[in-house]
Amino acid sequence: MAQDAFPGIEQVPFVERDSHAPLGFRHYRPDEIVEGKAMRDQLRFAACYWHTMRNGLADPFGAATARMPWDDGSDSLDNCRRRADAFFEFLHKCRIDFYCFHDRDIAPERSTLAESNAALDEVVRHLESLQQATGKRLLWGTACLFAHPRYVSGAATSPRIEVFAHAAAQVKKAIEVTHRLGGEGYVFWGGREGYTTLLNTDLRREREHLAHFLHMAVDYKKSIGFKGQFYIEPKPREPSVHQYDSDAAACLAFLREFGLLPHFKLNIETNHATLAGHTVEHELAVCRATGVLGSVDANSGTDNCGWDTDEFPTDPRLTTKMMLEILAAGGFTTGGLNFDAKRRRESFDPVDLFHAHVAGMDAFARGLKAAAAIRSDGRIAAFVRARYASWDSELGRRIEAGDATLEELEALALHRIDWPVESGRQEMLEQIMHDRI
Ligand code: XLS
Ligand code: NI
Ligand code: NI
Repeated sequence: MAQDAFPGIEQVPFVERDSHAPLGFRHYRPDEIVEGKAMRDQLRFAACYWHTMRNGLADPFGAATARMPWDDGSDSLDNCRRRADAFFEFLHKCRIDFYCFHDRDIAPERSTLAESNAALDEVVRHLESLQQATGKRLLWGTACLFAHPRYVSGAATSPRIEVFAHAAAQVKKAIEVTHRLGGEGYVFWGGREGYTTLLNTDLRREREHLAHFLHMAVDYKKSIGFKGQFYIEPKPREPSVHQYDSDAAACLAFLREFGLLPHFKLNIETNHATLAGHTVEHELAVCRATGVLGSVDANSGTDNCGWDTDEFPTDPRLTTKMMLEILAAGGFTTGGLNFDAKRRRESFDPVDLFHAHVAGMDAFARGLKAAAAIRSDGRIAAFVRARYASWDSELGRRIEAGDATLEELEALALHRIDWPVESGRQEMLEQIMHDRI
């Protein structure tokens, strides 16, 4: 692996919290044990290829600003390999163990699918050797089913059957290369699986087509022996006006309706949760309650902006709330924290990639430690248990088992004149949480 994309940047050191070193981990200590596991195994950080390597930081009003001296801007396979080298140099120097990609991030789309597949195979061969040389692993792969103009009206939900077929073939290939690279998961994010106006949309057919598409992917996965976890990544809108995978609850209903629930978990992204009008901890809590917490696309957004701004998650309060949910769910197995985040347009230097990821990693290290401290303190959990203690009665057990009737509850309620409600103590609980951050 060539080591020259980031000259002058050494592997990021571990420094003291009050150090003035411009680049250094102040909180992340990969081998430190938190709740029985090394931090690196609790957090399972991944960098994403699309923002880190392919996002020039253009916005709707202005051109790309990012300086990427290793990239000649062409779609030659040499350039693809050089980019991959730069990426793995970055992963090493930034101490990130995993990565994620879309098929078209790593290799170019050619004029036929066969040529695109051949180009993809070339780059995958190169990634395979980089993984072997460095020990870095693929957290998940995916197919880009939203950028090419053929997907203007969706992929699995396109009104055109030819487009549906192309998307199916692209997913087949993307699952194969993910399998080949030992990927631990595969993501379906339906950027254009929705509509712009209902006036031209057969919503019933589109949702059914999406379900058939996913069933075919499940069958194919089994047929090639790919054991990685399938994830759906909810997002309510952008680029579509409405996306069928709006939020965790909508995904759960969809997966149940079409018999797909045993085959999928969810990949929750912070900024998608906020676009859906939720907090990310709400989305994670819904997943935890239903056993579908799979992986996390870690970023954050500007609350008052309303776009998927994909900012780096640098706020320890946010990461503490997220880690509380993730630890309560038992931690990650196949999933991890993928920084689906981009630098601001003004942070265009290569070193800003490091500042951005280090800030995110340190924020999650703090969140992990704070969440573990809150859990070992135990007061919040004890409060919640006590709050529901009346349900631990004989009657509570019968209601929770589904064995009670309205008649018997009425008999109990008819002569009761006091209801022992208690304060929710929200402010007290917030203080307990904040004291540990
Ligand atoms: C876009 C999504 C996308 C998925 C992968 O908003 O977050 O990047 O994570 O297709
Ligand atoms: Ni996103
Ligand atoms: Ni994402």
